[in-house]
Amino acid sequence: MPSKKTVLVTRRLTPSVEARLARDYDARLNPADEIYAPDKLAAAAQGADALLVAATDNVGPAVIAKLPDSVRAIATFSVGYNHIDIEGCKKRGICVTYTPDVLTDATADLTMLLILGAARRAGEGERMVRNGEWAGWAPTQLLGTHVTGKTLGILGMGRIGRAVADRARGFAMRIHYSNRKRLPADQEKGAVFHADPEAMLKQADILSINCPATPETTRFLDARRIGLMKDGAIVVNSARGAVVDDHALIAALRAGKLASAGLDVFDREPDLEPAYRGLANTFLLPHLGSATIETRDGMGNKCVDNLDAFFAGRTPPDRLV
Ligand code: 8YV
Repeated sequence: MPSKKTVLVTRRLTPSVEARLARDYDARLNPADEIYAPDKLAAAAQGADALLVAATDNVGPAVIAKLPDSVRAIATFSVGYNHIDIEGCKKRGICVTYTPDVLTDATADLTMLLILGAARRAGEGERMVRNGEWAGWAPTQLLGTHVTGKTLGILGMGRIGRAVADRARGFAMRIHYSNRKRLPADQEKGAVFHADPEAMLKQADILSINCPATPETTRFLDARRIGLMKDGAIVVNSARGAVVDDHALIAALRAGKLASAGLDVFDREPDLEPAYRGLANTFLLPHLGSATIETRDGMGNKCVDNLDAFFAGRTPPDRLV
């Protein structure tokens, strides 16, 4: 029997995934779930054959440069990979895998929660009830925005964007989207394509951000582009905080240019821009997009499937490099 490969697992994972890792690998688990600072991560990786990381880890150029040569693979427990220096991994011949598909439905469901929560003022209502401030029903109390029949603009029509569109069709919403490439008709399903995302912004009653954070999308939603949007529009983000210019979004929410925002992701999480907390018209969640037991099991199992394939000499199914 060949000896077990050593995997540094940077975050605490679901019990079934940790049991599988402990059975099949020499797994360095993290029961306390303390996040490794970048310099600690490289040191903790000494002697490891692989890393199983999450989007909360900084696996940037400085960390990749310091990794020991023993590390041959990095499996990230996420579909996003902007926390990893992919080019640096390529240069060092380190295989990187991610977890597409298994979190599509959970993240799309959560996006609908953001849309409904922001449009129907669910956060304000919940706080009112919880704080004992609800004096009773009133015809004009907490009037929100109707979503049925409205135009949803989706920025980034990948797996998650398309799953959001499928759900929004159930709410009789009209779908417009902007994406690097126009989708084939069977995926587009009648959605209106905008090669120019700014043209889409002008149409949207609700904007859903579903694109990855890349140099091109960073701070995409800035003051000028918010200015192109309809008065009273709603913005939701279940992708990455970096796509939004927080100061511009906060100013637009304060001024009433935008009716509300539903946000599950933030720049520099969990240190979100404090002004968001003070605004009544924000519906804020702590990065819950993929947080269901089924999905987190699925993500963990995908990471292990990919490592199994890599160490068996096969191409991992979800290989990025
Ligand atoms: C995760 C995510 O919860 O997969 C992603 O890219 O943003 C979320 O689904 C988290 O990032 C796990 O690492």
